[in-house]
Amino acid sequence: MLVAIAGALPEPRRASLRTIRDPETGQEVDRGIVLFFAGPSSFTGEDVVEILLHGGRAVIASVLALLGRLGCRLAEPGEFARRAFDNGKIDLTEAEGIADLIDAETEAQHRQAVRQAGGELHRLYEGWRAELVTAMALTEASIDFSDEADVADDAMARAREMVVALTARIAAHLKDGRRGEILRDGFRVVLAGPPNVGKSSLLNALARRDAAIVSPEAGTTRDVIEVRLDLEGLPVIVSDTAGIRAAEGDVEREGIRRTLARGREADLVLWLMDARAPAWEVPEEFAGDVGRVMWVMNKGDLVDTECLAQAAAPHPGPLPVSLRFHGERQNVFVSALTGAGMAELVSRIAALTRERIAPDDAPVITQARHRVALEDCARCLQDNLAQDVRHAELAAEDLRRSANALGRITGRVDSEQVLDQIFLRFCIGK
Ligand SMILES: Nc1nc2c(ncn2[C@@H]2O[C@H](COP(=O)(O)OP(=O)(O)OP(=O)(O)O)[C@@H](O)[C@H]2O)c(=O)[nH]1
Ligand SMILES: [Mg+2]
Repeated sequence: MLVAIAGALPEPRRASLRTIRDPETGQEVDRGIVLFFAGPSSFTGEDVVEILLHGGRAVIASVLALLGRLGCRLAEPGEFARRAFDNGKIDLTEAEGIADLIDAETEAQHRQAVRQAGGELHRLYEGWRAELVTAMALTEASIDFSDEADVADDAMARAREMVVALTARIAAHLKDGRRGEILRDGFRVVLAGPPNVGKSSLLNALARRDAAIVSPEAGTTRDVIEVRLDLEGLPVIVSDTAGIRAAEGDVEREGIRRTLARGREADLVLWLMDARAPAWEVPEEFAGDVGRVMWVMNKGDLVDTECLAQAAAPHPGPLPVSLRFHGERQNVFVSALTGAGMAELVSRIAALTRERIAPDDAPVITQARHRVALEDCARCLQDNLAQDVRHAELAAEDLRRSANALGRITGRVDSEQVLDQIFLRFCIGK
């Protein structure tokens, strides 16, 4: 195909300047660089040709038309990654890492995606799977040698030892505070509080644009408005919500229901108050877990410093340790109008985010799909350890199921549905 439009195939991995011609008319279409990657050491594992053209619309349209006449078609979204996966060049976690790399919006997300695309999770989960296969072989050996009690007992004991060690490692991996998933999806901050305290104004100040409508009327915001921010290199999703009060109509009631639902799922609730008359009381939906609440006093520009000091008087009732921030209370004064205190607020949110997704050298779970499979694997290992040693067949079956659970993460054990979901995330040409 390439030969027809650009002459002989260049040497693999060597850039070669070529004239692209219509093979029928001999007319020159463009001049560009042609690269040839010979399979199996190309990205997809197949022979791949790349043509670098001048990016003009007419040039691209002509070359695509030429290639179309020669029997080529455009790739589907994610087709290159899918072919690389089908040819065993990458596993599913690496494919997901590539998709995350393309979607990464912040430095921290970028770093995590690079590690995953580079095969960090592949090595971890395949390593564990290989250990399970060994434990399974030992368990099966104990069946084969059941008439030689010593050998059988020894094989079973070794298998058990491996399973105990692996169970502990998987449990530690699962107990990561959802660090990887929060980093990938964003740390969720919900702005909540009574009406008119300036929640929407604060959202706009954080986003540095007019994302939400602001008005002196109480009950302005009804729907949840979400803004994705990059705070000191960390992904943070801030949601503005309807002010909480005894609602005046169905629409407002629904808005408040949504506020409370968001607040329950949030990683951090910023409870906003008017500094002139702070309403400290948070709804019981958040009160159960006050470690997630930060009290923020807005409209600081409307009160004098004496009032500020008074307003800062300790919040009544016991103060849980989780509410302290570097030994201080989580109360912050801001003015969404003048911007005073905003830098302090941003740095506190960023510090809390960093605490939750503290970068660490250990690989972390990045997708709910992985967590489900790991939990399944851990359950099968528990079953294995609970088996009576006389039931070696059942113990081996538990290990087979646990190894399959890990295989589902890397795609070794695949389901078409999961594959479609993963590769559909890609854009055309990836
Ligand atoms: N002086 C002063 N006014 C503010 C400040 N923040 C907000 N406002 C004003 O307070 C009023 C209400 O602001 P909003 O941001 O709409 O308040 P809200 O909490 O989103 O209100 P609802 O959506 O109705 O719950 C508007 O008139 C704002 O201009 C501030 O820091 N200082
Ligand atoms: Mg509002």
